[in-house]
Order: sequence, then C-alpha cells, then structure tokens
Amino acid sequence: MFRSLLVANRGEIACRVMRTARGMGIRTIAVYSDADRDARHVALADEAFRIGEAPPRASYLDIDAILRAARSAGADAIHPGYGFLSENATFAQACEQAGIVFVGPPASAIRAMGDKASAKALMQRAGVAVVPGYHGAEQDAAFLAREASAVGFPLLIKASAGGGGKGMRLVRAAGDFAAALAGAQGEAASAFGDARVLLERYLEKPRHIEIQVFADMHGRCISLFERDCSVQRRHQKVLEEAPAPGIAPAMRAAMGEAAVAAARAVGYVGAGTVEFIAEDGAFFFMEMNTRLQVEHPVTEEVTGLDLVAWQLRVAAGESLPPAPAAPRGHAIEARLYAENPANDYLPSVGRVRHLRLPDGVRVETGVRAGDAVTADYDPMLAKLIATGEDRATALRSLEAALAATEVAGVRTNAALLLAILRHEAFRDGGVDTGFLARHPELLAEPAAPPQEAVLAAAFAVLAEPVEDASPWSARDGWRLNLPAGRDLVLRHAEAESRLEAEPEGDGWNVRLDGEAHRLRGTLTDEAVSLDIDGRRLRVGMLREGGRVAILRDGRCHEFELADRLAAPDAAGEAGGHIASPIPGRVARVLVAEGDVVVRGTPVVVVEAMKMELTLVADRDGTITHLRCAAGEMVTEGVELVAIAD
Ligand code: MV4
Repeated sequence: MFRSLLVANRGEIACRVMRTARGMGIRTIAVYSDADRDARHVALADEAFRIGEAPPRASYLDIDAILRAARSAGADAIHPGYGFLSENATFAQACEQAGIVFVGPPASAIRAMGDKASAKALMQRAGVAVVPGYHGAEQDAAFLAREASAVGFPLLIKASAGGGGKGMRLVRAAGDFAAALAGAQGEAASAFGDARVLLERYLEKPRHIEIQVFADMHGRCISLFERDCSVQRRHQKVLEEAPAPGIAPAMRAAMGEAAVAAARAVGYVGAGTVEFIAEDGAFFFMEMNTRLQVEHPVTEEVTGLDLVAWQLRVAAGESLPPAPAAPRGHAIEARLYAENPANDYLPSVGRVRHLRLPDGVRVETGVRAGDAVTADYDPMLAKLIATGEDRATALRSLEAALAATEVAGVRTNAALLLAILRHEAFRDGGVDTGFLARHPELLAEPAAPPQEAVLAAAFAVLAEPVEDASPWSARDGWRLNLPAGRDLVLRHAEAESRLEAEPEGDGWNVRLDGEAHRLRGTLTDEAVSLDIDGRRLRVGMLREGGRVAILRDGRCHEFELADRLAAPDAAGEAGGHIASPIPGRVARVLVAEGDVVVRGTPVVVVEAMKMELTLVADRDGTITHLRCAAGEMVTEGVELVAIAD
C-alpha cells in the first residue's frame, strides 16, 4: 500500500479522501490555493503545499504546480477527487510519467469516454443499449437534417464533446431543426472548442439512473447497484438515492450487466459510473463518468464498502472482493448549496457567519463557520447522507437533519430540499428529471417570516439581560426608566412586525397581529428554547449588534430591532449623536453639514449583514458634523453624524 497520498482537490472531497487514507495509515498531503490557506482540508492534512492563486486555472488545474508539490512531498500516489483534473487524461498520463500513481482509470479509458459520440459508437459495439439517433462523424447540415428526419421528432441535439447539458437543443418539429443545429454548434464550439453534435430521440419523462462500477487490474469488474439522481436543477444533481425507487431486481441486474460491459469495453480500472436514462422499463447509455462521484456515499451506505479505500487498494494492485448480492436498506443524499433557488440558483457568495450541521446523519463537508463562499469554487457547503432500513425511514431522517441545519451569512437551498422531501410525488418515489422544472412553486420565498420566527426573535430581545453591554441595551441607561412593558418593532426585509410585550411571572405575554401569546423559555448564545402557548420548539439564534437571526426549518430569518434606531423621546439634549449600532459599511450619506433635519429624517444608510440599515435623526436640529463618507467601514457605536440646535 502507498505510504503517502496527495489529494489534488479541495473542499469536502479532499477531506473525505484524506479521512480514509489516514485510517489506512497513509500520510496525507493537501494542496491549496491562496483562497484556501485556512480551509478545513488543509487543516486535516499531515502536510500542505500552496500551489497558486485562487482561480482554478492558477492552482487546482495547474498540472505542473501539483506535480511539483507531489515531488517535494515525496507522494506515492495522487487522488484527483471529482471535478478539476479528475477526468483529464493528460494529467493521468503526467502522473504516471512522474512515477506517481494516479488513483483513477488509465488515460486511455478517460479518453474513450470523453467524446460522447465515439463513446456511443463503442457502447453499441459492446452490446449496450443507446438512445436511437445519429452519432457519426459526418457533420454537414443537410446530411444532419436528413438524419434528424430519420430519427423523428422530438429530438435532442447534443454536443459530442460535451456533457452536462451544454450545447443541448430540443427540436420538436423538422422546420425548427436548422436554427437549433446552428445554435447547438455555436455553443459547442465556444464551450468545448469542438462544434460536432450528435442527434438522439428525445425521451419526454426519463429518470436518471446510474450504476456504480468497480474494476481491478486483474480482470474483475463488478457492479455496485444503482443510484437514482433524477432530481436535478440546471443539470446539477440535488438529491441522490440508492437503490432507485421501484426498480425491480431484474432491471437492476440488467443495468448492472450493461454497465460492466461498458467498463470492460474501455479497459476500465478503478471506480466509475455509467449513467443511463430510463423510461417505461427501458434504459439507455448516456455517458460514463471516469471518476469517483459526488454522490458515492449513498452506494457506500447500501453496500457497506468504503469506495475510497477500494480505489486506493485497486490502484496499489489489490484484487476486488466479489460484489455484494443486493443493496441493504436505503440511503439518500442531499447537497446543501450556498445559492438562491428563487433567483435562478445563483451562487450566494459571502462569509458563512453561522453553521450548524446536523447530528444523526452522515455529514461530508469542507466548510467551517467563518469560511467564505467565493465565486472561484463550487458553492456546495455540505452533503447530508441519511440511511434507513427502508426509503420512508431514510427520507424522514434526512428531513429531520435538514430542518436542524442552520446556516447564516449565505442563502442556501435547504428549504427547497425540505420542500422536495415533503412533496407527495417525491415521497411516492420515482420522479423524472423534469420534476423541479414542473414545480416552480417549490422555489418560492414566503413574503413574511412565520409567526413562530417572529415570536422567537421577540423573545430573544426580551430575554436579553438588561445589564448586558450589547447594543440591545441602551448605553445611556434609559431602559431603567422604561415601564415594565415593551413595544417592539421587528423589521424583516420588506415586512415589519409590531409586538406589545408585558412581563408576567417567568415569561412574557405578547400581542402580535391582534393575538395574545404566552412566551416562556431560555436563551443560550446560539439558540432559543421557546415555549409558545404551551408548544415547545428549539430554534437557532444569532445576535449581531442590533440584529437577530432566527434559524428554523431550513431558513434564516433576519430581523432588525427598529425601536432602537429611532431613539426614545429623549427631550432634545440627550440626542444628536447618531452612530451605527453594528459594524458595517456606509452605503449612502443622505445629508450635508448645515442641513436642517427633524426627528425621523434619514441621515445615513449603513450596510451590514447583507441588509441596509437606515439611521435617522433622533431630534430636530441642524447637522453640525458629518463624520463619515459613502464606502467607509464603520464600527459600532462611533458617532457618524452630530445634530445640534
Ligand atoms: C436526454 C434527455 C431526454 N432524452 N436525452 C441532460 C444533460 C445530459 N446529461 C443529458 N440530458 C438529457 N438527455 C434524451 N435522448 C433528457 C436529459 C435531461 C436530463 C437528464 C438527466 C438528468 C436531468 C436531466 C434534466 C433535463 C434533461
């Protein structure tokens, strides 16, 4: 076995690979870009080498830099993870030439599967079913139009060099073919530097079912059953499970045999995945991924095998064990992304201010609280993998785990994942690849926060000890003069909630939207344990300056306590010193020295916690000092504007 392993990757997969290597007594070597100096995968490694700047081209895709690190570390082998250089035949070859074992298939197998058109031809010769269509070399437009008519409509035009939906066009009628072909060729040329396309009959409601295969150097090639990855958004998987719901053992066996035939046809060694689309009991080869995939843990859970351990053993020349007879139980994985599903799944960049990943399920992550999500890398925060003796049990476990997941600072898809898990069609099993596109309502953001989040935020404010020095308490001690009751205004994006609170016994009576509620509970640094009218719930809580965030059921509800912004009716003298209640950046200055203002006039807008906070005059008067400018960073409590008579 190898004594040392360099992991040419980052994030959760680098951490995952190193965990197994460490357990096998192998020294682990990480590489990192400037953006990842303090990343979890670097902290976990025995040794780590800087390989360049943040953009992948300058680091994780730089073959020379990675091989230099491997040579200085004396690495015996390199694991490429997924993405980056994992399916780069040139890299696999360069490793071998440097005398370092590439933990993956031979470069020739990567190349054979890299071109979709020639892979289809190869599969056909190997007796693997492919979607009927044209995948030849002739690319003349008039010729392709004739082939299209022979295939029939609707049909799909796909980029030969592609994958992942780029350069793909759906054509419903012969009259639309020429324009769609030009579009697909143009997109393929710019994305892959290769305009070649293939044509396929279009399946209207297919499922994405893939088979995990494994081959060793001694002629054994086994199938480790299927994964259903039909729930996808923009050709990115969101939920993956094993086994696929409703697949009969005979179909599982047939798909496994086809996948093994596919792998054998290219002389495969190591872990790989053969992707099929399946419809009405038929299945067709789509492509083969010549790497360990993101969703490999669900296969590990139903087979009891550590696929990374077997990758390392196979790469070191060991023989595979016989394949297990059948999958055991059920496993489902959810990918937690920093993204905004309601805004076309745009990645949500920023700092992860709070991160609580759940207990009770397997968690794979490379992110820690305080880390930044940047535009340079994939915004996946974690994978949650739930298992159970049957599908319903695994689904319930994943649902509970997602509901307990807390992320603040970046938006996530956690609420969308929960909505999918709770959807009847998904629970019934066997949704097709169009599921998410047909259910845009699953992406909708509620306009207002749920009542219990508002009440929890109110409780967090009310239960704060008065002697606490945080900005919740007034610096001038005005709170001492307050009546026992408090009126609170909690602002939430567009919405605003007004509450009247009266202490009673060990709790509070609170009026919200004309209804009275009894609140009791306890507050810790990161949570509120709250009893609302006798119903107990635990929510995550985060306080920063004049803000409180309530984390519950996959969402983060941020509130701004408005009654602190407009200061109490101090009779003139006390006011006039306007400060930001939290650290932030001055977005706009709305007044100039000498301006006359009245109490309530907006003077400065501060940007903090991704929200805008408007500071208003707390008295009538004239602006005597302006101590800030747009764009400046400001700290909490420092006077920005002075107002006097
Ligand atoms: C298809 C198809 C229907 N019919 N091919 C999407 C990206 C690429 N991997 C292949 N894709 C598809 N190919 C035929 N002949 C439907 C899709 C497809 C899809 C496939 C798997 C998972 C999600 C998908 C979402 C939309 C379309």
